[in-house]
Amino acid sequence: MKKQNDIEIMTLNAYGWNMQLESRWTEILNKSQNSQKKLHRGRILLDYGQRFKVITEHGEKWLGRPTQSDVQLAVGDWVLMTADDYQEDEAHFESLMNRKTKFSRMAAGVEVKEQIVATNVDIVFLVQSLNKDFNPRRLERYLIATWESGATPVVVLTKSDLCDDFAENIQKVNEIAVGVDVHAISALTGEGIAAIRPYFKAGVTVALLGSSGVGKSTLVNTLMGSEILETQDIREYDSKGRHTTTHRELVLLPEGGLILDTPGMRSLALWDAEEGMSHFFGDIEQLLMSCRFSNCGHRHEPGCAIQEALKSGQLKQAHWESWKKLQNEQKHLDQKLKQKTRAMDKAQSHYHTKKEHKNTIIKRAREDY
Ligand SMILES: Nc1nc2c(ncn2[C@@H]2O[C@H](COP(=O)(O)OP(=O)(O)OP(=O)(O)O)[C@@H](O)[C@H]2O)c(=O)[nH]1
Ligand SMILES: [Mg+2]
Ligand SMILES: [Zn+2]
Repeated sequence: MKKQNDIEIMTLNAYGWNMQLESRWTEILNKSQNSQKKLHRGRILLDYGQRFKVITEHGEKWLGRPTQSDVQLAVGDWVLMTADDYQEDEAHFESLMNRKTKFSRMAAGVEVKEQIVATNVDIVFLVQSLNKDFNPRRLERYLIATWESGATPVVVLTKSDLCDDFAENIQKVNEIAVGVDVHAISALTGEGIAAIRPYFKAGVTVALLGSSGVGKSTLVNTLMGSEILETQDIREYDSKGRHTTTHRELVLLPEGGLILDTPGMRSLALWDAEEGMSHFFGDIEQLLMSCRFSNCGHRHEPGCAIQEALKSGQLKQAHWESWKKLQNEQKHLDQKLKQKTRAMDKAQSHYHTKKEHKNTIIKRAREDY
């Protein structure tokens, strides 16, 4: 028979606990030896707004939203908590463990704020349905945000039973998402489901992101083999979903692996996405360095590498248009964050590098939570 302690560690391992977290945990425990507080570790499974459900080695606990203004928790986070008593369901937030990955977007609303969608995700399934939802431009945003997060994107096209010929869609995805796995699946016929099962391995977290009604919760139910999540038919008049899922929830699959269901997103406004942009637009960044004039406007200037590449067909017009649009959005975001910082702190800033300046601005913006 296994010892109680082994069983507890196995629970954490199933939820993604790993060697790095273990060594950090040991360090923390050594440092806190003299403290009266007993620390518990756990992973956030469910976000109910003001409260989170957390899995610990002693079962599930409830955690209130932290009072610290600079901490924004999200589903997927590993947190350290204290509890008044071992048997207590309520836990108190102590600190956040380092995040392996973090998927963010710009929060909805007037204020410029980061919203953390999910953390410690290994693979993001970018879910679009093959009926009317399929949208290559939207896919680009999701790809950039995923690369920025540090997770690996996989494109999952659902409802293949509703589409007679999806080879063209797959082709379009392949052109945009070079080197990214693409799958067409149907929860109805089971097509393609076997091909996506191998992504789910013990301790691996897969997040589902996409618009409402594309079949994210249906996919969770299919992989679970039971109807654990609510699903709802899409609206007849415009094929849009009804925003059935309202909370982010991490589910442990019976054969191992974790799947994170999320509410359908209306839009995905990028947050700081410098690295994701470079990953996606590396070809354009190279060309920009080859223009004859450093202040080239890329319109009619002589020696413009962009115009030459567009003419020769090396650079696709749509790719260039996407870059301009997203680049403008990023500039706009930067400006707004700068204005915000200025308003928050009138004192002269002494930042030496652009990156450091930007990080400070972003850090300040995060302090609003
Ligand atoms: N024909 C067909 N219908 C599907 C498939 N997958 C899901 N659906 C249907 O699509 C509708 C929406 O599915 P949901 O799983 O609720 O969609 P969702 O992405 O979770 O939507 P939100 O929770 O609103 O974000 C339901 O009526 C499902 O039965 C599929 O592969 N084929
Ligand atoms: Mg859903
Ligand atoms: Zn140019």
